[in-house]
Amino acid sequence: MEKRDWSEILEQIDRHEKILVTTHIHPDGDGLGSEKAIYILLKRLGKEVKIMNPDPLPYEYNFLNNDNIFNHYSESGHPGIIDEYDLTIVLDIGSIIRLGEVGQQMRETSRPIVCIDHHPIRHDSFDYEMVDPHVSSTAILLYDIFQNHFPDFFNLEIAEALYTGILTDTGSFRFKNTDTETMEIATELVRMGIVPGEIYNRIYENRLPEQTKLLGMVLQNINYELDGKIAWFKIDKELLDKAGAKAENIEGFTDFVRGIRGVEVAVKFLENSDQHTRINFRSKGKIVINKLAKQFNGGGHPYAAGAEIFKDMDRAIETLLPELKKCVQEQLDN
Ligand SMILES: [Mn+2]
Repeated sequence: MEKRDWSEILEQIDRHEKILVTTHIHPDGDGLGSEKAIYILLKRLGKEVKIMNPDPLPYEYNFLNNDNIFNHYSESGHPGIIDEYDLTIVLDIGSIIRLGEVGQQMRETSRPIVCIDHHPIRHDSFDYEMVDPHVSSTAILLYDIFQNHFPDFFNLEIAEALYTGILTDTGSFRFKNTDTETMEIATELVRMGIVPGEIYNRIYENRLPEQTKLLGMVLQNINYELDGKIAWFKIDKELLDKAGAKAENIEGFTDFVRGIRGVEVAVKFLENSDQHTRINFRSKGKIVINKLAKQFNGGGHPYAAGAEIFKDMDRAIETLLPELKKCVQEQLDN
């Protein structure tokens, strides 16, 4: 493995006693697993640590939370708390916009920020960065710290957290980012004692009935463009209510739709409010979609990205679809 220089970041950790850790809105296994790993490390180093996330912990990641380490930040619930910490470590975020309210507070307190990430499109620069877009997950970077600097601290609990990050960001080792380094590290984690089937079950064989009902409703209303190269669907408040589901219960829907024969890009539109629509892109691997996502206040990885449009859902769809078709067609022509 390539040698990464952690000296600046380790020096910052050394210098500060109260450290805040956070990850992006709609937290995923990579953000959460990486947070847990660094939390344990910082505790072992004798630091006062708090994980403060802009969104609640999705239920399928409860197994990472046996010590109740994940906090859902709100200004009223935690007044002034971000100000109390003298260093912040942000994990897997891509852009500070994706830190929601936590990011806003961080900007106001202007404490030094360490960023550990693997998103290729950068909107912001941070005081200290370890960003490697070539790794399949942020968890791989955390693995590097433990492997090279804290092998004595590297225990099964950390291995499980890191495996969670790798598993979820590679779509269970199916996505294009699954490379030899990913497999080698996964092997090493298995050697340390993690049980892949158990972690998989906790995360993926744990779907709620209402979530399944919602998926069924979504699958009945898929729209196709460009002879089926693009498939898109929308989820509004009404549909969520009908299924009895919540907006956080839609993990994996876009991946499922991408799995349709002939589809190159799947797109989900989610109504957040009558002036805000969230968009999620999944590509099979021919079409790069993060540049388009960037045009619409977003970003992400070449084949998995997100965006947002500050319009109601129908207007957002009208705005995005022509650009999306153009983007897909141009790349297919090349
Ligand atoms: Mn990630």
